[in-house]
Amino acid sequence: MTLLEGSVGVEDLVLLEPLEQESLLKNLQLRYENREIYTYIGNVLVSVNPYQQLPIYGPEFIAKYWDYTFYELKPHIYALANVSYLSLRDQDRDQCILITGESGAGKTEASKLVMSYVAAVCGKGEQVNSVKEQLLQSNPVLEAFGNAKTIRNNNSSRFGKYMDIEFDFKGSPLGGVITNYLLEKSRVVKQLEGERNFHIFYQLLAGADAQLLKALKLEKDTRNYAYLNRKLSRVDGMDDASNFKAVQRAMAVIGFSEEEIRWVLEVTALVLKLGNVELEDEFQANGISASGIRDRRGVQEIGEMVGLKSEELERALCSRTVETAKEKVVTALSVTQAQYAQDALAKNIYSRLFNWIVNRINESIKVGTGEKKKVMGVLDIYGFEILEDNSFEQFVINYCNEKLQQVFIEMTLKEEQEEYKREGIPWRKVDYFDNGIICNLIEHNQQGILAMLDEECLRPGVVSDSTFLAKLNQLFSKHGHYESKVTQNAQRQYDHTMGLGCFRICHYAGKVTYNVDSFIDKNNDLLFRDLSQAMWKAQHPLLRSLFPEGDPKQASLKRPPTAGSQFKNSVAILMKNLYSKNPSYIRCIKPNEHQQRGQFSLELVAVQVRYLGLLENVRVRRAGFAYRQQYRPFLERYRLLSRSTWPHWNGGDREGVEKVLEELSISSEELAFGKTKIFIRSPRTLFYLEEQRRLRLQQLATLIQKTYRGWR
Ligand code: AD9
Ligand code: MG
Repeated sequence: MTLLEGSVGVEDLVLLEPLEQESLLKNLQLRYENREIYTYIGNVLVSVNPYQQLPIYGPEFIAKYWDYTFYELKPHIYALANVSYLSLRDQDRDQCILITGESGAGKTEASKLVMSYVAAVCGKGEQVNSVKEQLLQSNPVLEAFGNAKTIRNNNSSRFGKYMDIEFDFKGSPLGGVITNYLLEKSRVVKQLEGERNFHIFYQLLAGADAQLLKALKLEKDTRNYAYLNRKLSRVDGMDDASNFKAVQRAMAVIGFSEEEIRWVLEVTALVLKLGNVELEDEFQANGISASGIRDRRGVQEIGEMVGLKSEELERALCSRTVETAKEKVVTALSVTQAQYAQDALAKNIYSRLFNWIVNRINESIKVGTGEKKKVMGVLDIYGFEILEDNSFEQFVINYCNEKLQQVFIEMTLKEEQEEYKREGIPWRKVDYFDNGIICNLIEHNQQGILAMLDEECLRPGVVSDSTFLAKLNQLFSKHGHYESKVTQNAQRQYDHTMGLGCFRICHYAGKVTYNVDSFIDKNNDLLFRDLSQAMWKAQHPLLRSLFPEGDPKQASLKRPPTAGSQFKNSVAILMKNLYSKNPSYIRCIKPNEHQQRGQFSLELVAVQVRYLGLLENVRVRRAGFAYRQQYRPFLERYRLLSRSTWPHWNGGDREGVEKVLEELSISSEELAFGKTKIFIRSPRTLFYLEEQRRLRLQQLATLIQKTYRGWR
């Protein structure tokens, strides 16, 4: 039991008085300065990144949170994980834990803390421990291949992740399924200043011994690789060499065979070597310049490593075959085109390798279909992004956040409203912004922005990013959440911050201007067939399997789905999955831009509080009842507080609860009696009950001691 107020602010923002953006921020700041990083909004957990190792984790704390209920101890991520796990185990309700926040806010760390808590409390035994180990070890592997140092976070996840952990009827883990979303593959070939490529490249070069480096035909020095940021090879506090060992161990624990681990490293090395292939102008007899390879040693080494004739690779990189029904025409590519093909190939190999790794992990941790399972999903996905220059990637990421906000609204508010209805308690309507209209603007099957983009990508004739924009401008000229230079001019609004090639969406979290440059290209996401065919011809079993469409027997003229529609589909599957579960929310906040402990920037946090809709969240919670519990468990917990119900009570559960609350003189304003549950308006009352219970237990213990002594 902890103090509600005082030097560390309120533990539940529902208790804030007055409730305003400013007081909310000040409360978070006060708590942060006192190293209290967790605060509740009812059952939602707000977490502010401490950027330091606080002594509040580990077995001792896990045991403590396991022994107490939600409001008995300080707010903590373990308390949330505990409620979620117990609801899964004891009430048979599938769970999902949604972790959101911007880059560097602490989502991935939060997801690992949840996983480690659940792993520590769920089930025992050799078999169970080995499942737990496999699930936990998936983290270092996915982080090596999917995380990178960025300006905002030294260990930034460059993909979205949803993991279902599956349990048997007793609540012991059986296995799981991981789904990954949209790896940022452009990073493979290019990084911003101050950023790195994916960790695995540096880990491999730093951690591989001489023999492995020789086998992979690699050199230790990162500066020798065109695809690695030459200015930045090390990250403070990160030991690439020992992480490499940890990744290899983790892969073995998960169940990758030695051969599979070697394949993965070979394909990783292949990407580095491919980046070093230098293309140059070669003069051709007919007077047209075409590309060629400057030094053939690189392609020869690649060829030897993956069992591919170097001429095949060279041809695929430097020319393009166009097939019509009657003939095949081979055209030479210019240097720029060939470099584009080279980068496209590297990005494709790497992102397909990443997908393969996720699938391979899933193969190891999958649970037989016959077994009845309970599920806890953990979602660690990119937060809302507003960068200086926003492109296709930000567009789909923000779309995903818009959908998550919708889930939040629908599940928290509507569920709340419905529960009141079910329980026969009057509901005071709370106004909230329904962002369905923005989701629709983006995802509508015929008339949404994504559908328009697909239409433009598939349309024959000359299509470009600007024809796409023109279409949007025409279609959405009157839409309240869409703006562009053209629509603004028509309405005589002159906004100099927006360029001609841009459109703007008024998201729930704020306005974002997107530059349409390369939307078509990124959505198409096409790889020249010559390249996939060349990869498929390689003897290397893994590389070859990554390019099934390169098999001439498989080759159909059917176009693969666009990047946008694939993303939309996977988001739809995710939403369906989340809607079927009981949600818990962790809202992560980044306190400063410098990854520094102890610094709390009110301005920066204010923006995030708005994106996360925290104030609205508190308003809704306050409008209703902060706490509810079924009569029976409530009575069991508190009946020792009333002479009528302690030590014996033969009446009904609800009557018992009435007796307890009556005897404690709890104001009727504070309470509502539903059909199956008691509702308590403010956590303050609950804290009071808990305090009374604690005192009573002490009293009883003393009594027992005295009696015992008397006997002696
Ligand atoms: V990104 O969108 O993947 O770029 P995340 O996942 O939100 O981002 P992450 O969990 O990686 O952020 O946290 C960033 C860094 O903050 C970590 O590497 C830790 O150094 C630090 N961090 C985050 N949470 C905690 C914590 N509970 N305790 C200590 C933390 N340090
Ligand atoms: Mg992360």
